[in-house]
Amino acid sequence: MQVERVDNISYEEFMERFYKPGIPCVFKSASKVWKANGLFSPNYFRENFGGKTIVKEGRTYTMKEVMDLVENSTEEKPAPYPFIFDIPTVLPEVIPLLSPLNLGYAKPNWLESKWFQRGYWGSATEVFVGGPGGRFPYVHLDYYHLNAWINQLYGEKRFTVFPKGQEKFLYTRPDDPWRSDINIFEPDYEKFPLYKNATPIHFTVGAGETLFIPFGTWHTAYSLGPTISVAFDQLNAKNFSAFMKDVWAFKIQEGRARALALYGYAWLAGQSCKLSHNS
Ligand SMILES: O=C(O)CCC(=O)C(=O)O
Ligand SMILES: [Fe+2]
Repeated sequence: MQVERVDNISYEEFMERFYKPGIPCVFKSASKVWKANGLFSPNYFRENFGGKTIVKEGRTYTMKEVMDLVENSTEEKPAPYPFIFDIPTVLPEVIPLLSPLNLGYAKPNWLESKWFQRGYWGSATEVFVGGPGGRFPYVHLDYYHLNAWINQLYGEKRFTVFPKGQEKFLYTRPDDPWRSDINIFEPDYEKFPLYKNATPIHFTVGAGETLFIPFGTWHTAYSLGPTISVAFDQLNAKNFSAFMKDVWAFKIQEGRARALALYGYAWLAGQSCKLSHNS
């Protein structure tokens, strides 16, 4: 199996061939509608936002330091990965460069409605920055069963996805069933023998390309060079019931009364979006 690359397909064709059956695909040029396409680079961020800061693993980094680190990163001595900048709170200046966020394909998206405020329900619009050798720390399902849209804007990343039904080979964690215990880059077959049956699909996503990861797809990523991506999430009628199950699973950790209140709120918000989006 391979992940198909598509170019200039219609919204209707995308919905029929990929969205409805829940099949990942790579768009070769969907993000050309964004001003950020062709503009984002380590120099662009250094020059425009060099003094902005983020905290990773208890350490504070400036944007300039992050860009220097990823440009000096090597496979042998990789920079930490990923550096994540939350766009609404840390980089709101770039929002106009990412319009329309949905690229004409990621719609409807109830996360864009006022009902589902960003952050609270696992949804995020973020800039990911990495360097050669940077590995996403684990194979996982995205929390809240949201669809993920990963827009590669600078450099190449190698992604791995697993065909549906293979979580039985992935040794998902009892305390965090969205996450696998296997280091797929150096699998320990003694400890995880069933992983031999898995058939990971590896592919590269380059600058200007967009990866659609439907909810329920196990995945991970590896940065091949200095890389900058913009990731956002999508929720609508198709993943709403899977989303609601996760809302319960996460919010119950904060107590039953709170879980009931938040579950009720999310359900009502979903009904409202369903009515106004007609889907
Ligand atoms: O490193 C990447 O681009 C993958 C990110 C990802 O899968 C996630 O944040 O859920
Ligand atoms: Fe993910």
